[in-house]
Amino acid sequence: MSATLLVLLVVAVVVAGVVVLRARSRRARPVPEAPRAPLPHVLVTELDERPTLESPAPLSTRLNASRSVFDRVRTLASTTTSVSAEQLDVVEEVLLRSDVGVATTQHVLERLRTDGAPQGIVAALREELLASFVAQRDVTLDADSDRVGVWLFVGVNGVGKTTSIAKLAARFVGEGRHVVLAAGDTFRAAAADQLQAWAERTGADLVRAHEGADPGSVIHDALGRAQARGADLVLADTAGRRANSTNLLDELAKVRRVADRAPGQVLETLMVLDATTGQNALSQAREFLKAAQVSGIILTKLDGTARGGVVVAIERELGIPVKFIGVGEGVEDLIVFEPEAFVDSLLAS
Ligand SMILES: Nc1nc2c(ncn2[C@@H]2O[C@H](COP(=O)(O)OP(=O)(O)OP(=O)(O)O)[C@@H](O)[C@H]2O)c(=O)[nH]1
Ligand SMILES: [Mg+2]
Repeated sequence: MSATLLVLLVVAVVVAGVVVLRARSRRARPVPEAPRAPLPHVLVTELDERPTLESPAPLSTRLNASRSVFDRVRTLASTTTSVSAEQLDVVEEVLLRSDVGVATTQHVLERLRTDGAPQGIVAALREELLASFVAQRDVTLDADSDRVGVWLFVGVNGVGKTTSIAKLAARFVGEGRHVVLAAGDTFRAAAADQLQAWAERTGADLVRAHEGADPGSVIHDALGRAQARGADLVLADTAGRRANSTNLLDELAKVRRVADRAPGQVLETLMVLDATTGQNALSQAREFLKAAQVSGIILTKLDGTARGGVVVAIERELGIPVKFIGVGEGVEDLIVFEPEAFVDSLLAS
């Protein structure tokens, strides 16, 4: 190897060494720390008021599907002494589509034919629909002084019994009442689990038993617990299915007897109906009415149907008041039913 090559090799090694040393010294230089913000003294503060996550939408928005069925009626003449055949056809079609039922539809058409609509078709319709509702729809919350009040919830599976109980529990606990939930649907374990999850979320007490247990004994235990703890109200869930419907209705009658025996006092038996099933809800209701002494109806899922008029059919044909309506899946989505607000949210422009 020549001397020049050797010199070049030595120079290359020295240069490489310098580069590595520089890189190392650059890496080792201390990085100045960013100034830290001082820690707050209080990391968790207690809220004086519960935050409202969402303000409920107006009723007409919740009932949008049902309301849009009435769009065509809203465009009809505002005053007319005699209603034309075409206008009568529109009214008939709209009423039948909204599921107010044949009886109410015929009644309205008859009135429009004979009296006309001097204040307008919408005003005449409003008057007739409001006349279909029963007069009394108060709910009873207070039992006699030595008794424990019970609200029983009945209805076929999937109509919204458990969800409605949860919504009412949230409302009553929010008003300062002490509520006990009774998981009387022992047909499947998941039913009690579902109620338990709601009890935890709403702050209500819960009494449950194993799958297949006697529903009467769950109600009995719930009454004992409510009495021992000075609770205001027991909300009792029931099964929506059995091997056959006769069995189900027999069982309901039995549950009711237990719930109404001292210290229990049944204040309300609420039949839960699913509005999306329209007129079928009425035939279901008739079955239940034979077995249970129903004091009121909870009509659920009105947010998801164009058949909101079924409220009118239920009250006119069954004579039982709709006391609450379900307008969504959220815990705040059960509202006290008020006929005027309901009819106006369908008809008002
Ligand atoms: N959109 C809407 N959904 C609802 C309403 N009420 C109940 N639901 C839904 O309907 C479904 C059935 O409700 P549940 O409360 O479990 O019905 P259930 O009558 O207890 O049913 P079973 O326990 O099977 O007899 C659930 O997915 C609920 O979220 C309502 O007002 N609006
Ligand atoms: Mg249920």
